[in-house]
Amino acid sequence: YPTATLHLNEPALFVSHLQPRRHNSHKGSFGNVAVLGGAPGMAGAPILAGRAALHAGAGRVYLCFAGPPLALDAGQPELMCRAAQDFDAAGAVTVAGPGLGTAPAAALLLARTLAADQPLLADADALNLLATDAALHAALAARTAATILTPHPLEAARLLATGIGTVQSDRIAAARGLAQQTRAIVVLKGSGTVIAAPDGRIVINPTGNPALATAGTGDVLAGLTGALLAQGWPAWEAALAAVWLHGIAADELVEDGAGPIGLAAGELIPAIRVALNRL
Ligand code: NPW
Ligand code: AMP
Ligand code: MG
Repeated sequence: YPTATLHLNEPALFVSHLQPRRHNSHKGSFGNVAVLGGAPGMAGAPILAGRAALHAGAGRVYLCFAGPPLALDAGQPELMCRAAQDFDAAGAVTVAGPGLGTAPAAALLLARTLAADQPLLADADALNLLATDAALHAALAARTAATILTPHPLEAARLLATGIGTVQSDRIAAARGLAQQTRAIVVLKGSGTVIAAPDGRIVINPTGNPALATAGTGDVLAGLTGALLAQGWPAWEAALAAVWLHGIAADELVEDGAGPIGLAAGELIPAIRVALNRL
């Protein structure tokens, strides 16, 4: 990966990290994912992320609600639901942000998560909090554990204290700048997702289509990426694989007539599972 060249995302860049499942493996072999989100009115976002993590192979998935916790996800009772303040980040990959809200209590939960020496994916409102709170931003840059940020163009603009037009007019520069500033892997979402590392590496993703332009698809990507981290993938390859799989799942659904009009984010999840098992 010479930093001066651009690469197109393809399975050859990440497939070597897919581990065959040993006969004597158990749920503890595939890691724990904790989704930190779910402010009042936004329970759907962590549910989508958690369901995606489960179907992408995480051993155990916890939904940690910033608002009043649901007793369970009736459509997916495998998910373990609790109040976020009762969750200890130790031993889990945290997917922070889906529907988290930006209240002071959410900022405290995020501060605790940033301080834990565990892999972290920050999306959605976790990014919005990072954009407005200098102490959180400093805690992010000080992390040594794997960290992935998955902003859409507006979230990236907030983090860079610029406008969406500036981000979109040079998406590579925006992703690279944000990766250098935060020392995290950055996934700048949108048509032609750009994946950037702090060392300057850039990969452009060719999969995906406008069927993905609907509520909740970003939450699915966050949970999928968290599940790969929990299964031991290095952060860079987890980001590449997740973005590629998320896009190919949408492409195959469109091929089958489930889009581009009217695809729902949750429908991506079984298609992602098929694409992952086929890698
Ligand atoms: P526009 O419309 O062009 O002016 P926000 P959010 C822009 C949760 N969710 N290219 C676009 O601006 C999330 O997890 C909950 C260009 C758009 O209107 C968050 O916690 C769900 N522009 C919270 O809601 C399902 C782009 O950004 C604006 C762009 C808020 O997240 C939905 C929206 O950004 C949702 O996931 C692109 N590719 N992509 C649930 N079921 O509970 C985005 N924009 O204001 O940060 O709001 O992304 O909806
Ligand atoms: P979010 O805005 O967080 O819900 O994330 C939206 C997801 O859908 C991201 O993975 C985007 O890259 C993807 N997406 C949205 N619109 C498009 C598009 N027109 N083409 C390809 N991917 C898209
Ligand atoms: Mg989002």
